Amino acid sequence: MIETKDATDIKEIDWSQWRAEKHAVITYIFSDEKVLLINKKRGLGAGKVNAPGGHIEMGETKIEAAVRETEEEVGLTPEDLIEAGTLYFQFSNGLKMEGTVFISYAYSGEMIETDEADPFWVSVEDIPYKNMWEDDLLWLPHVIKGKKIIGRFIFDDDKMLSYSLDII
Ligand code: 8DG
Repeated sequence: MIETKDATDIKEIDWSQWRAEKHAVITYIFSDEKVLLINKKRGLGAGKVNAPGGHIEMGETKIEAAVRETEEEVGLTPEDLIEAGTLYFQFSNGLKMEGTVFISYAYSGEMIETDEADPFWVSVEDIPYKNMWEDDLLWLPHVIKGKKIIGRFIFDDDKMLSYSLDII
């Protein structure tokens, strides 16, 4: 059950009944204490810094989607992907999205800028959280330390209204 009067009143959700309608993946490649991030040029979160990712297509596994989206957006092929957690997003416009977070410590290929993404490597100490989705600061540091996470977030556009986070 979603308690709502208007868009910004959505604060409480019965997550046990909640089902995502869209499924996405996000992939963080680490190398030499650095992580590969992108300036996202279009789609949901355009203008923000994120990691390569996007929606899972019909017939694809999550890992296949993570590899494909990373190749499409930045030209690199992540290898030996490890599932690091799941993010559940309820947006006030009704969108229900699930994002699976992957990490990788090996890759092949040459990094390129594409229509979707301008990629860059950054030291994990200098991750520009203030230019990223608000929730990333809550869970990405734990993922970097090797923890698994499950996060549930309610957003009004790109403003986070409430969250819960399990760190495993
Ligand atoms: P596609 O339509 O070609 O499949 O891909 P896309 O254009 O990149 O899809 P999109 O709708 O723009 O995908 C949104 C991406 O952003 C997806 O990888 C999930 C990711 N994402 C959110 N919210 C958050 C968030 O709060 N934090 C992080 N790190 N990623 C997020 O949608």
